[in-house]
Amino acid sequence: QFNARSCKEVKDKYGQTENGLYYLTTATGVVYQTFCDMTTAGGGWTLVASVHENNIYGKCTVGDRWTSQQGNNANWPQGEGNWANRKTFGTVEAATDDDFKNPGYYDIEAEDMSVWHVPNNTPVNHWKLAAIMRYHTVRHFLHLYGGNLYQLFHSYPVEYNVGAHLSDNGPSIPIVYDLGDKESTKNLYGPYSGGEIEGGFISFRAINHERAATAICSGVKPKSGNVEHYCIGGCGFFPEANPLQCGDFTGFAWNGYGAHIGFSASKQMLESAVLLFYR
Ligand code: KO2
Ligand code: CA
Ligand code: CA
Repeated sequence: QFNARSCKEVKDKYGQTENGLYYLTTATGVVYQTFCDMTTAGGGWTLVASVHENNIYGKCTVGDRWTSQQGNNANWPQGEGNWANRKTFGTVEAATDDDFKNPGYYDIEAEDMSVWHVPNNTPVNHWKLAAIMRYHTVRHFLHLYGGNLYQLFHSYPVEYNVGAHLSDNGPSIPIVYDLGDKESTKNLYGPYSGGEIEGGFISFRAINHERAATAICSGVKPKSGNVEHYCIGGCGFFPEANPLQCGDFTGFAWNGYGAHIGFSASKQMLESAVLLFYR
């Protein structure tokens, strides 16, 4: 085994070039296993989390670790709070079968992010080929936000009623596509969503018309406030149509399951986990 804190270190210090599972060690000595993407754009990408929707009809019930597993509740404005705490859950091999969060999420000091949307229940060795969208950032934006999402979401809390749509949103960062493009990104979301997003970005802490905060808008930048149809994860309370917009994939099935009409995302999008990497 290697004494490395990130996949970048495994690659740079130990010359490993194979995609697959590696052990990493945190600053405090916690050892954990995760997936390293050693090939995309120079490699060295550490998988730190996945956002998985186990039941879009659940509405902030069991499995909604990136929002609330205890209902849609204005008295619990941050919900689970997992975007900004040190709780970990899941296992690397089940990162497309359930939510995943490892210590790298808060331990690694990174510069960029890479994101893969991988169909649910895909085995690790097929993730890259099976993905429906892959992209990464290049401008070292995490330097400005503390080096990882744990720090970024401390600056931009994922909390109900922290601010107003658009004016109080967190950053939108340009992306480079490894699979897909701006148009194919838009097509993964519903046609009405298409009217209020711009492809080619990853956005953080987007707020909706009713002051509910979501965590990540993958592949897009919101231009309006119905972010609950194209942004994932979020706070513990979504006022509109209570509780229909609460859950890890928020209101992705607003106009029917995988219907791809109105504000409903495509079935492909609804049934793919969102894998988050740092480098
Ligand atoms: C709809 O019919 C509706 O949904 C809107 C939501 C979408 O997030 O805010 C409004 O509630 C609107 O009143 C209406 O209910 O409009 C543009 C069409 C969608 O689903
Ligand atoms: Ca989940
Ligand atoms: Ca709305």
